[in-house]
This record gives sequence, C-alpha cells and structure tokens, in this order.
Amino acid sequence: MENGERKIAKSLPAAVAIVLISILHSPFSILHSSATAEEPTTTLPASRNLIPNGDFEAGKTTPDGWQTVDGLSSFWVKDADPQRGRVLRFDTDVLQTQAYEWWKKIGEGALPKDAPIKLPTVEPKYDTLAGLDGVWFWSDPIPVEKGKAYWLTLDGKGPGQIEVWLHGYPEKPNAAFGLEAKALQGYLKKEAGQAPNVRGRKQEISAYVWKGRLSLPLSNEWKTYSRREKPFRPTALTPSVKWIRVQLFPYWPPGIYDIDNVKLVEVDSALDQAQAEKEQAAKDEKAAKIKAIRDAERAKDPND
Ligand SMILES: [Ca+2]
Repeated sequence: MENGERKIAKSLPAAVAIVLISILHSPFSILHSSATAEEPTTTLPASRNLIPNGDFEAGKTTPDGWQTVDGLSSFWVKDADPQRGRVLRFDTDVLQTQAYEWWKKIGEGALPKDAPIKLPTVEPKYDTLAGLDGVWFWSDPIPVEKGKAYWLTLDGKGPGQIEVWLHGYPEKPNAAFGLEAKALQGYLKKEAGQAPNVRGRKQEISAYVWKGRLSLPLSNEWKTYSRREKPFRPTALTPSVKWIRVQLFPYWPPGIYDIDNVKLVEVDSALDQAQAEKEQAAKDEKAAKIKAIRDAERAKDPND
C-alpha cells in the first residue's frame, strides 16, 4: 500500500514529463499519456502520509514513531494477510488493575515481551480496560502547518467502535509513556507516595489546545475509514498549534481490535477551499430554511 503510493508519487513527475514531451511532439501521444497522468493529479496531494510508520512495518520490538506496545493490552503482530504486514492489535478485555500495575513497569522501561499472562475477566467486565479507561495508543509528535487541512484515514476491524483523536499543541509535547493518561498518572503518584519524580524524571503533562475526533464503527472485517467529508483543521481556531499527536482509543465492548495504515494527509488547498465553501453553503442553506419557517410563522400570526 505505502510502497505503491510512493511509486505513484515518484512516477508522477515522469508522467507529467511524458505529457509535456507529448504536447511538443504528437497529438496522439497527448491523449494517450494524459490519461495516465490525470489520475494522480487528484490523488497525489492526498498520498503523502505525514504519520511516520503509519503502516506499522518498521521497528524492532515495537513500531517506530509510536509509543511502545505493552504486550498485555497492545501488541505488534503480523496480520494473516501477508500483504498487510504488521498491524497494531489491542485487547480491551484486560483487568484495569492488572494493566495499571504493568503500565507502571512499562513506564520504568520493562519490555512488552516480559508482560504478565492476562488474568481472567468476568462478566459484565466493567472492571476491564473496555469498561474503564480504554486502551490508548499515541503517535509521536508530528509537525503541522498553519492554515492547512488534513484528512485522516485508517484501516480497522473489531467488535465495536474505536475513537481516533488528534491533539494539537503549540510546543512539541513530551511523548513519555502514559503521560497523557490522567487516571494512570494519579495511580502512579499514589504508588510513589505522592512523589512521582523519584527517579528525577521531569514529567509534565503537555497541554493540548486543540482536539479533533473520528469515531469509527468497526466490523469483523478489515475496512478503510476516513473523514474526507470533514477534514481536520488544527490551526483554524487555534493558530498556535504546531504539533499534533494521533491517539488510537479502542474500548467497549471488551475484545480484540486491529488497526493498520493510519494516514494523515494534507488536503489540496483548492479542494479544501471548495470543501469549506460547501460546508458554508450548507450552513447558509440551513439558516435560510430556519428563517423562511420563522417568516412564514410570523406571516400567519401578525401579532407575534
Ligand atoms: Ca501494515
């Protein structure tokens, strides 16, 4: 998938060159070559993934560019389909108490391969990660540009909904494991006897100033989901945003959720402009309809 897109991106300049050469030489070639060059012109701006290792192929014990998997509630596995390669797997059917104990150790440098065996869970499972905090999985910080709009797409399968959040920050955020998980931080503080910085590690929760969400109703088959109709615009109302992090967040029902090919691509500015105008037109139309209804009501009752 990724490789294919890279190939298209690389081949475009060549295709454009062919068209230009064709224009200079033969009308027949113009028709022939422009047919191949046309398709990438609309897909090219959307094809460069800004999320490093969004396909989860690179890494040694855990995917590069993301927080570590924990080997208990998050895993880095090979999909049954070799073409898909490696994917992220989440298990939300894990007791929260067991997860917290293990996450403390992961935060201290324990490896996912040394994770404890999962303890049995019991219906109705409200004490699992599914019923409480969910499983969070964060990307490393990714720079974004002022005024730009972005499409988010990803492949997923699972027994229920997964939420994907984008968080925007003015400063490059600290990506230490679990730092953004407030409940976990509260637990760690208590465990450390109100002295969370015993190891001299300065941990400050990075303040995000913008948030965007994509809720995906997954099914038991791989599908690609996107929010193309409504691109994310991290700097539209919060111009100070310079960095974002992606947070994958599966929770209820308890079970296994697989994610692959998380992509954030810049929306072509002309397309974004057209989309913004479409959104504005829809708002205007709605406002006009409401006004028309009110006017009609007033006309019926002149004393109103
Ligand atoms: Ca993959």
